[in-house]
Amino acid sequence: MTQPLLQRYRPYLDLPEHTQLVTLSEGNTPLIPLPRLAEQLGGGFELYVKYEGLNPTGSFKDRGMTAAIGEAVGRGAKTVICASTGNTAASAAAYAARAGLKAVVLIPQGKVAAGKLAGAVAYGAQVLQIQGSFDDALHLVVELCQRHPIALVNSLNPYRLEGQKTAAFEICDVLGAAPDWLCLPVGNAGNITSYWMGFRQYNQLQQSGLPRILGVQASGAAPLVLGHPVEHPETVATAIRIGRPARGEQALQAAEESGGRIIAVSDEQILAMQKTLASEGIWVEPASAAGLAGFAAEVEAGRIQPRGKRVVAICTGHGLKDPDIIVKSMPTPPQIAVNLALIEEAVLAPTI
Ligand code: AN7
Repeated sequence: MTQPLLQRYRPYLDLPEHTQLVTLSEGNTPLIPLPRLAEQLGGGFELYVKYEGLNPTGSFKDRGMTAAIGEAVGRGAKTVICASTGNTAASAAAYAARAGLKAVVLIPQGKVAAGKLAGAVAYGAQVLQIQGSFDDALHLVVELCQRHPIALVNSLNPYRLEGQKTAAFEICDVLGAAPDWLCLPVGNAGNITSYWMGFRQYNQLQQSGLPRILGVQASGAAPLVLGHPVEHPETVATAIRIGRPARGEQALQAAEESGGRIIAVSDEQILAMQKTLASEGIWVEPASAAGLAGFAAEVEAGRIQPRGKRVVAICTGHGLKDPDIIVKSMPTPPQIAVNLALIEEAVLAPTI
């Protein structure tokens, strides 16, 4: 069995003594090379996807949740709560179940992908749909936690960030150094903040170098690009449908300090990259394709010259979490009788 993340990286994580080990074997996700896509973008550089969809509940949130829930149970909490666009909810529900805690999740009504909602229910969380946005839900859970002894496990909780730093450590350990560019989607901005904390810390300890960070928002939910909150965020990438990122300032600082930036891409660009990744055998949910979509757009516009560089794109969640978009857009597969001749005809017919 591989060592749990929190044990492996414990000396580098600022967690209280009372933190317990609550693990589902999160982390240790692969870096998958994408030579064909690199070639399409001009070639001469190394491109990898870090496939965070392979975490136990299908997203990167598990890295932070093992820490936040372990801390909460260690200090005697009985209930944890979060607002979520879906993945945090499923992850909080799973780790709370593992630790024997009650989980409550607030989600924006009708805006959470089927696989995430089903996950939260399956793991036994109390699910409340809010007739508002993620930002409204986050506001409510913060208020609630000020009134009651309930542990908040959104990324406002500092232990979430500590756990999520481990992804940066893993990349440095596998590549032997930090990449030149790190690209990732940005929603509530906890993850970009964690990566920058992790890379800086490893660089101080091991001179592993620092990446430039390209944070990517959806153009209908791009407060950090616009420079002001978005009241009614809208995007096909529901995971990052967030108009008031809790860690927005830190995200901007991370991008700037690293020599990178935060940009926005359209829903069309996101879905096109989701398709491209699937054509490489990697099915991710729409939000997860945003980082790489942004990188491709920057390369195509000549704003990033990748030649000779090493680039890592973070794919934050699995495609199975959000099958709706694929199911809705696909033609219904033809129904055929149990008849060899008919099947033969269909199989041998030329495809487009
Ligand atoms: C697949 O689950 O905010 O910038 O409530 O699910 O750290 O918020 C999800 C965010 C990227 C953005 N990719 O990360 C939630 C939630 C996926 C995500 C993000 C999310 P942050």
